[in-house]
Amino acid sequence: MLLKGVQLLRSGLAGPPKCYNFRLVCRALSVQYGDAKTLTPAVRDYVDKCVNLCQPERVHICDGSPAESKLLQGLMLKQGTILPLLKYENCWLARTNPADVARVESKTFISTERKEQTVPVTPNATPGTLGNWISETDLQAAIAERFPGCMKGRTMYVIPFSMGPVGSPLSKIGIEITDSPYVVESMKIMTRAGAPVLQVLQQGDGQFVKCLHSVGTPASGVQAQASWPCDPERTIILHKPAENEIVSYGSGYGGNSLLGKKCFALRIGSTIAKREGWLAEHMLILGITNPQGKKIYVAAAFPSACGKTNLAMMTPTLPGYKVECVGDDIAWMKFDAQGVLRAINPENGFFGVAPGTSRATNPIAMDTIFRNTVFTNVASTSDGGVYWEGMEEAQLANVTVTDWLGKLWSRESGKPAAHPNSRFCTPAAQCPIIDPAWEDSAGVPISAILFGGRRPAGVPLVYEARDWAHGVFIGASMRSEATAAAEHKAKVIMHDPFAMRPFFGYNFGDYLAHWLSMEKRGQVPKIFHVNWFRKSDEGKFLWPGFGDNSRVLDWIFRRVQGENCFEESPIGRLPSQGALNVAGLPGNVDLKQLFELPKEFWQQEAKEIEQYFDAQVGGHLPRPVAQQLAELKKRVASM
Ligand code: OXD
Ligand code: MN
Repeated sequence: MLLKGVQLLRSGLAGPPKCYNFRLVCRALSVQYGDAKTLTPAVRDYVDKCVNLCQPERVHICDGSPAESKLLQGLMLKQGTILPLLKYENCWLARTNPADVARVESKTFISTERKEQTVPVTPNATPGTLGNWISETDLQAAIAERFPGCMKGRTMYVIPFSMGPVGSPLSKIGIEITDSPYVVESMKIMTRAGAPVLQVLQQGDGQFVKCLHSVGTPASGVQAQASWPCDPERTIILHKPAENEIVSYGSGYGGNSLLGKKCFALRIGSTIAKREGWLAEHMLILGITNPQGKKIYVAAAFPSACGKTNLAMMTPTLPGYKVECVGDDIAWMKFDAQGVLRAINPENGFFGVAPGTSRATNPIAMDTIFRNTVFTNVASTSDGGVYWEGMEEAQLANVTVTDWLGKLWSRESGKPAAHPNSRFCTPAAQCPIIDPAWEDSAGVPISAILFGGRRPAGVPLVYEARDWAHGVFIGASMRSEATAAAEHKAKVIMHDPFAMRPFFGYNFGDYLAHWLSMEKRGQVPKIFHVNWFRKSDEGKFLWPGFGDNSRVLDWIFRRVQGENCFEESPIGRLPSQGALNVAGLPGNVDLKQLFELPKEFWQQEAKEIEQYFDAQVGGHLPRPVAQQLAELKKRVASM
């Protein structure tokens, strides 16, 4: 138990704990909301330990009800954490502390007994980029430096939540303890949270992932009354897979604090998936129906802010096609008894990047987000609306704009109105094209997996892996321009294998071996690589993207059905001449440039991949993946 050592440390640091036993805690602390009797003994024990460590003034056990939301919204309004957006129904704007705007990968750690259980240990990696390991001793010290008394004078919220439909055999339960009402309200959108989850815990095996979060601002501190309490200098996010446990301190935003998302569904999730023989991936899931009425499901992994939400909610331009959305960020995939790979979206909402979202780029998202939504770090308009870069200008007629920092904004300032990582947090059920099977507890059958990224040069619009091992190699070799979702500077082409680089819960070499082993477990889907972002020499996008990506999905669909519409190339299978349906595409799309494979580019690409594997994965690289690289180099040499 991750917190055990801390209690011992704490008693040395800060005197005896206020109370030790949860029943005593209840008496002394007042459970101001909810009923402690609804908690299982194991949950009570966990809450007890957290109370003992963080010393809150009161405990609130979340039931997930609308009445509870009203209560918390009232509290947040009073503190200035949220403002109502009167133009819409039940929508709110939060502005974070400007130092707390994105995931902090450099402060995110995984603790295992041995370092190589978390990250590849190689002689050349300086520094490693596939995650951060922390020893048990350092983890305990980090907790002991931050958590004792961190909730003094404040309310501790206990959020029971389910990743996946409540009670589904593919779902998993978590308990998030937090001192942030913003986190509670966001978790109620992003997960299935509240009393029904406690009932499942009572009736089921009682297992849950422990998620402790604090913004780190006890009532006596200077930050306590801040509209966005946080402790950015001391932010740290810790995972202990062996104990199914997460501890996060200092940040109140996004993946740092909504612990069901990246911390649980991906980092801890991928370690559970490895143990249990399935996959927890950074992937959207969509259903696509062709003009003949046949439907398949596709999962797609793109790095953060590369258009996953846009693809998941696409409005196809190709006549007769229909896309429906199962999820926009995370897929849990497992073979069923018949050997079919089935996926669920473990989330219940969309935490989408706002800038760039508009009627033109994603009308479905625009029809989803203006009810029951928490917006964070977008700009607001004087008529009670929101605004961000890329949104229709009509929004701005006759209004003044306040930027994400709360200052009056004008375009002439040259500054962005919304933060590039500003978000909408909105219920998935509101999406007009939510798939009818999105909550099917059996999951949806996956026929194809797409990998992709922002590649301005050299990488064609689409190509297909020759087989499963080649597909795993393509996933391992993924690269993309960096985005604003984390603390990186944009425009650098970064390696982001499987779009999981910030989210691996264990050694990437072992992850690759796990992926390779899936072939023995069931019928594996076809794998493709897509790139909507190739540019001409003049710097213009060569492909219109958005709804026209349905043309690429059409080719993928036909390949899944076994149509012989491909030709071999040194990097994989390309659409054969005339196989990509471009009928009715506006303007001239230069297919020659879109599919060109410059030899020097691919020689360089293979070299970069080799250097990356050598430096970052070293001896942990499975032989079949090394073999794929050797074969690619050979094929490229004879181009
Ligand atoms: C996200 C991310 O928030 O990938 O989904 O950063
Ligand atoms: Mn994501």
